[in-house]
Amino acid sequence: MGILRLNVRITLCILYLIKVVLSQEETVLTCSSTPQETVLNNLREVFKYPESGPYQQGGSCKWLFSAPETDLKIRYRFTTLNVDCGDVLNAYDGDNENAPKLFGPECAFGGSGTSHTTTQKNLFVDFFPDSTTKSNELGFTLEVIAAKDLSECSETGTTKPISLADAYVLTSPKFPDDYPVDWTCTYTFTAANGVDQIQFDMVYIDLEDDTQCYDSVKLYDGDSTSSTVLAELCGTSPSVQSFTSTGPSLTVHFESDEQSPQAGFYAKVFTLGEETTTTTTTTLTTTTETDEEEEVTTNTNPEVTEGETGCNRTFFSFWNLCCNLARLCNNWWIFCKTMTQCCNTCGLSSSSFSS
Ligand SMILES: [Ca+2]
Ligand SMILES: [Ca+2]
Repeated sequence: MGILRLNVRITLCILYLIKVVLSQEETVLTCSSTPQETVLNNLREVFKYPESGPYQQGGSCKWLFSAPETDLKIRYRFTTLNVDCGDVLNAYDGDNENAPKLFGPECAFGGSGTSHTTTQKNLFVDFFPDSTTKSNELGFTLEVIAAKDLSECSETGTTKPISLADAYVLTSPKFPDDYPVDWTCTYTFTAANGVDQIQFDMVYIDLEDDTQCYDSVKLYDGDSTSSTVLAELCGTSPSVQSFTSTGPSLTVHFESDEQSPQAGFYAKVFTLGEETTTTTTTTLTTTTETDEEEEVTTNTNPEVTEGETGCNRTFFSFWNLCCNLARLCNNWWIFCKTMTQCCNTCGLSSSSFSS
């Protein structure tokens, strides 16, 4: 029974890891005159058309991208463009081609498009290749993020202390619209529940100048801007950038100068490890290999040692490996929450989990 359950969980773990690893890559779009709808998650996603070039001659391709919630907007950018000027590529602020146009017709070879934001939850894109083709008509990649302003930062600036228990999403002011000029926002995160470290994942960044950092996000390894600088971030990045504090506090300082605002940033902040000071008893529902639901009484008391409820070292070494792998991914903590539940289910503390 226990071995079967372990096998089910290992299988789920592997499937999940495959899914999150794949989700880091570009999603290939196909061409159809009937609009193909994609509901976005609220992390950065990258789409590509076609899978390999050159793209088809003639016809029409239509795509609709929708945010998962009605109060989100979509920031998008054609990060590569290899589209001939006879071929028409447009983007619209709405769910069809009758909505106001945001972009296009645009053509370029080897360049990128400018960044735009919708005023509502939908982005419609259409593409009309002409009847002639060239070998360098390779199409485009489109980067999108569905988001809203979670900065809680006012015009007079903000110095905000945050006790961090669950994952926290932080954005630049006005995100996903351009941030304002001459603003500063400072946040000091302090881990709740006695955990050791704080991780900052910069999921999306678009701040003026990647060499001079005219606008920037600075991370300080402690509870104020007097602490050691962990990183200074600006410009853009094609992938998630992760930073970890050495202690239980992390200070984040955003600053824009008097000109050239851009899209800003979207980051996730969360604690590493589990709480070690709480002793509680909760009830979890887990799914067994026979799809039955069973009630399991859990105990997060760190005094409880492994094996008391039938788990063994192999089981926990495996989860530890999974968790470390999952940390490479955007949404690893969702996965690790599952790990934590599993750990709690077997009555193990974080110390025995990670040892
Ligand atoms: Ca063409
Ligand atoms: Ca600026």
